[in-house]
Amino acid sequence: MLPHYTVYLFQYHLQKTKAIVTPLWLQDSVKFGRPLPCSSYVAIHDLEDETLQNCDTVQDTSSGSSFHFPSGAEKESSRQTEPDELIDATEVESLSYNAKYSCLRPSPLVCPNQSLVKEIDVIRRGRNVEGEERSMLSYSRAISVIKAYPHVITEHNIQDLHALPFLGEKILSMIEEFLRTGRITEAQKMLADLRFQSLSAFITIHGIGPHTARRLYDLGLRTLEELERYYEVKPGVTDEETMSLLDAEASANTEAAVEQSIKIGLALRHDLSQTIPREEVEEINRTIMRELGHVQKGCKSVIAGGYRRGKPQSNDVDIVITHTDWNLGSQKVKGLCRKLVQRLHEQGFVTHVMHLSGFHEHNVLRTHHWDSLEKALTVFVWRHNSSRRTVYRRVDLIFAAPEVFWTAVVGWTGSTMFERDLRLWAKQQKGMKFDSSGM
Ligand code: DCP
Ligand code: MG
Repeated sequence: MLPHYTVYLFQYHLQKTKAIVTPLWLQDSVKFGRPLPCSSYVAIHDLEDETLQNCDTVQDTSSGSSFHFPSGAEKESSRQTEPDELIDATEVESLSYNAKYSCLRPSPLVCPNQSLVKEIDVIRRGRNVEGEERSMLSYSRAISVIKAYPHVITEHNIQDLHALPFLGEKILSMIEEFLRTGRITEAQKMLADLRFQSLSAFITIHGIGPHTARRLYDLGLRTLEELERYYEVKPGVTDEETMSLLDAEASANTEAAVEQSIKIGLALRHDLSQTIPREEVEEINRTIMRELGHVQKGCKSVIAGGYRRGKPQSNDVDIVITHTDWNLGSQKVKGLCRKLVQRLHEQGFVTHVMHLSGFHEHNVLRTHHWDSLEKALTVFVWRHNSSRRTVYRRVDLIFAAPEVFWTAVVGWTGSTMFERDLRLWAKQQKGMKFDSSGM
């Protein structure tokens, strides 16, 4: 321990050389895109003179700081970004495309080798529908590494790939074939395979995973129209009373509930298979937050999932919600999921709840990672501004106490490989356990 007088000298030095301001200074400075004058933010009244004197120093040196104040234009382009989310440039620099963990690799939305990635992804999807999980994981890892590689792969630099993690001989020879012919034979065979086509179509239905898809195939079913007849579903018509899930949370994971979920997914498949543009995702979030305001004031949300990763189109909307009151927020979000879904149903926005969960339930559907957060996987319906038609959208609502809000946001942002490696990295390198519901 430092001797007492050393600590005192250190504090004295700090007081005389730094401006000591409240955290609000930081928040507001970020909002305005520049370090603000300190006069309204003096933290210690006795040190007001020193703080005001030293405030100039803050303004002079901030440009060299690693902290990034967004410009006006940047702020405009990222209206969903909050101060808490600002990226530390030194952390970005520490990312590297040949890192072992995908959460330490920069990963662009569209990479320089996108057509190669698409071809390998066919094989990955083939392993997925057949339940060959280890092999699927190998292809997922390989794809993730290639996505992060910053150069177009050619015969001149293919040797460099040997130094990258998770690219074994088999994948490397597939890449060579792709460079020579523009195709990978195994992927082309897969695409032409009727079983692959049926299973791939089946798993697009919410509630049908690879296992169920294979079971349905074994019953002789081949097309989605045949599934409709098997489940006695008419397109666009859903008689299923799934809102009763609100009263019977415990039954949410029974076989009957899973079957209901499949029926809804099938009946609404024409809408639910449409992707959702970013503007509509934002509009849905605003609508839901407006309704939430009637149930509980002071909540805030972040749109996670593919939207937060910058995808121009999403398959569903993932909204993570918390309360802004740091001290009482945890109590205020408790039970809120059910209340909000009830309200949305009454207002005609939610027609079905595929899944509603509280704490530590077993995830039979395995549609989402296992965390202890309150969540509802819903079917949202509305007539949005641009199309004059009523459309059904899948919307996931996730509730988190303030202290685990950011782990929830990170855990629900994805990608799946990022999440997997984040958990692995936390465990192997940091001795921590990461989960959407906390660290
Ligand atoms: N997630 C996960 N593990 C899973 C499923 C999901 O870690 N088995 C996390 C990462 C996902 C996020 O939750 O990115 C949201 O899941 P989605 O299924 O909604 O996937 P995305 O939002 O990434 O893509 P999209 O909705 O456009 O298909
Ligand atoms: Mg999503």
